[in-house]
Amino acid sequence: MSEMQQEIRKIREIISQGQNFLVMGHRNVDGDAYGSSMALYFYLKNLGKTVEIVNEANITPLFHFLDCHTLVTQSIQWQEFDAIFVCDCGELELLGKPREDAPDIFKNTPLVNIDHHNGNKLFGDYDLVDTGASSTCEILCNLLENTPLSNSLLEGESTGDKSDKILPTPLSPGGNYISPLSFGREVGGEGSEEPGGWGGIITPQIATLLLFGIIRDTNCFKNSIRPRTFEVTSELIALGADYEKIIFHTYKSEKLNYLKLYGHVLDTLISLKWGSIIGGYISQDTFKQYGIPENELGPQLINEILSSLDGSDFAFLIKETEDGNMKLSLRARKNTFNVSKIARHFGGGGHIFSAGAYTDKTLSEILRVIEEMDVRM
Ligand SMILES: [Mn+2]
Repeated sequence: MSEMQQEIRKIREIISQGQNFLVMGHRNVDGDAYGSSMALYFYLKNLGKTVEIVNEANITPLFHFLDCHTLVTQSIQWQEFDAIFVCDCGELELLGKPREDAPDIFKNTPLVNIDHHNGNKLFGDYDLVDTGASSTCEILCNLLENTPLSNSLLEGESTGDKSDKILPTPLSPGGNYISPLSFGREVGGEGSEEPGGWGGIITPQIATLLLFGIIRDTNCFKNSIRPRTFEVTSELIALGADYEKIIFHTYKSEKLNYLKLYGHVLDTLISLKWGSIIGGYISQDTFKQYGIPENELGPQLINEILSSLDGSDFAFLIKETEDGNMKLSLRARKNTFNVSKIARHFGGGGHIFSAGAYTDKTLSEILRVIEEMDVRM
């Protein structure tokens, strides 16, 4: 059994045996952190667990169409948990204030670290980290699938090898699709009230959340994909993930003032190193001029426009936040620049070709670092 499978087994045991859980994603939550933590939240709730989901700030309105943001609180309410699940987070510091306010809870509770970021600090007591995965949501599909494992846990066989049991494959809610991956739908059937067992159900809502994270982190399957990404995507859609809703709210509902703001950024393009690095800056004044709150500007501007320019391998977007700090997004074409080094310089993180940071440094200081730091691969 691979190390990853062993870790999955241990985490499933923790879920089976525990009752109270805390689920968190990184601050400035993105689609993958949100989709994965929310999906895990519902999965655990459906198992009859008590679950708290916490994130440092309000959830961006861009994610409100998923209709569950009101479940997220901004500080930890309870004192004791059987485990803490940290989703899509390379290091614990990125959990922000809720963790800083509750150091004892983090010291005394088993931590489950589920992530795909390069350079993950492996801070968990259990580390389910796969840097080859497209997203944390993709990894979660490995943890949550094959839930009929719980059959044997329910029968009291909590030890021994269960991996080679032949288990029935589930049927999707709307059709005759037979799942090749055994996502958990089968134990007791849908709506079963197995007391305290594993028996997880991937509802259409959970499937939608997982697919949302995959689509956001891959920019609709343009980056970081592998065969497994499409396997789980196929499975999620068969399980009722609302693909059209995700695509509509992510790519087909752009407002006119946003398009005008994009025009402004293109008009005032910043070009460094003779155009090999290009980017944009949006001040608070500009955000106000276009009637757009900073945290409602999605990734389209940098993903679709700035990083698609011919002749440039490295694109950046710097946004002034309401508190006067800077949010930095960096993108590079494959095998050109390692932009995560710049993000880390400013206390952020991410992937080699897609990274971000939140910093109190000035615009000119950020531009100086982007221009001078040698991150060419
Ligand atoms: Mn991610």
